[in-house]
Amino acid sequence: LDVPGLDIAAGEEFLQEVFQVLLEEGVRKGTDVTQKVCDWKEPQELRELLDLELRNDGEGQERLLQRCRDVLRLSVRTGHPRFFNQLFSGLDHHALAGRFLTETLNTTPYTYEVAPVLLLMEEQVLAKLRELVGWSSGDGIFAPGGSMSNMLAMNVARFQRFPESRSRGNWDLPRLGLFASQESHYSILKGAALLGIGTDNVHLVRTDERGKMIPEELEKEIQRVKAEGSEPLFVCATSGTTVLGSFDPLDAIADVCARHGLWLHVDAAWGGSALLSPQLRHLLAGIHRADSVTWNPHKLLMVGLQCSAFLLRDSSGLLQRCHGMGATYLFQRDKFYDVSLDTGDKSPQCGRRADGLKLWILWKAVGTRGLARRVERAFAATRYLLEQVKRREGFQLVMEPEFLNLCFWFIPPSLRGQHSSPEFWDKLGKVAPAIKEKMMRRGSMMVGYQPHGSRVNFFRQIITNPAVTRRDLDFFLDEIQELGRDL
Ligand code: ABU
Repeated sequence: LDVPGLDIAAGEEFLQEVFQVLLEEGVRKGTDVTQKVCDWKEPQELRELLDLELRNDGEGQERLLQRCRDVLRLSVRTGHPRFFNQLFSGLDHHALAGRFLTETLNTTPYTYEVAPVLLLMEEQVLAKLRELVGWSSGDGIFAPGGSMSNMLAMNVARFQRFPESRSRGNWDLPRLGLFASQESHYSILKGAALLGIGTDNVHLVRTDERGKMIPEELEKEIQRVKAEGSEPLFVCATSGTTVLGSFDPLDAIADVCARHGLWLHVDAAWGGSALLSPQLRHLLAGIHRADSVTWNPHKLLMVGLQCSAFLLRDSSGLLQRCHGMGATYLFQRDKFYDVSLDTGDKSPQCGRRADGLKLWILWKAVGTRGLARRVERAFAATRYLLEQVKRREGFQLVMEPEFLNLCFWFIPPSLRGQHSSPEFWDKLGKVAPAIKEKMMRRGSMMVGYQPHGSRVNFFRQIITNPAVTRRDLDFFLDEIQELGRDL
């Protein structure tokens, strides 16, 4: 015990080398369009390549460095300009610096004493996001992903209506009713299960042909559920649905909620960033009337996973009263500083990642205008691709995109001219998975596909990365044409 049990000098030397590997293999190659997006391996081959077994003795630095290189080399390059698979993509260097800082600090923003800088940054970033929603006051907390933010909304809504449910649980509550559109995120169902409300009590409201909740159908569902003896509690409207990218009509939904005294939550995990753009914020008109909002800057703003803000209009301390337990070893009331800064008890978590720092750094680097330009560039790139899809033979739009979700089928030459027979749709449903397999084995790009209601598999193309150029978009369509030519 007389000397440290860690070789600090060797550790620093190792880190120096790791930083080089990170820069070369992770950042440079990870964003280099001439590299593959992925190096597909079958799971067993990958297990063997990685030599996963954990043994009694440790390994030397060289071997460990090689392992770090392998992690980067064999992983999917989500920062690559041809990775279009998810609602997140790209690599922002400033935000990555923020992630390095967060990891290096290794702390949790529950008390000012262990995370003074991070807590103040979180406070500032949340206030700025609320301002964009249209609230001059309010509350909020970062959560580990949009699903958790949505679940916090459900929990806070229940607590606000039934404060005693916190101690007594659900047993003497009426049967509650939750409402969300057919296109809403599955976390609403998950949340109902997790909170003991029950998935049967989530009522999925019909949507129009664009995937938007129909307010009149919401009204009818609420009436129906009331007539059955349940107590409607919570409505989740979606601003940017996962597959179609649809925006629910918030003002009309807010009117219904106001009429029935229901909590209105807006899941703007995907579409929230449109609020930054004067040109696009109309998509969320009425959001200021919500009681709570989920907004994931890790998606469109490229902050890095994860960064999900749960925002609340209430500024009476509802979040604290709902979740706070006042653990006396963390949240002592007799500290020497202003304990209102010890905000961690607002979260159902104890240890929590400081997800505000990377957004704060990014915001400082590019400013609100830079963030807006990023959103508008993604929109412009999607419009360009849309025009190309309309022009090219063999591509068929699922619907005109409202935002960034470009959904389309590719019809190979062998299927052209056979529209609308059941066999046609059956065969078309196999095209996207076949093309996806080929593109992943080739490593040339990645894009997601899914069936949707009665629609057979189609591609959902998402651009969030400002590094994407017209050349990448032309390549994207050429590649689909080539991979699908002989199907
Ligand atoms: N559930 C959030 C988004 C998943 C996706 O990237 O498509």
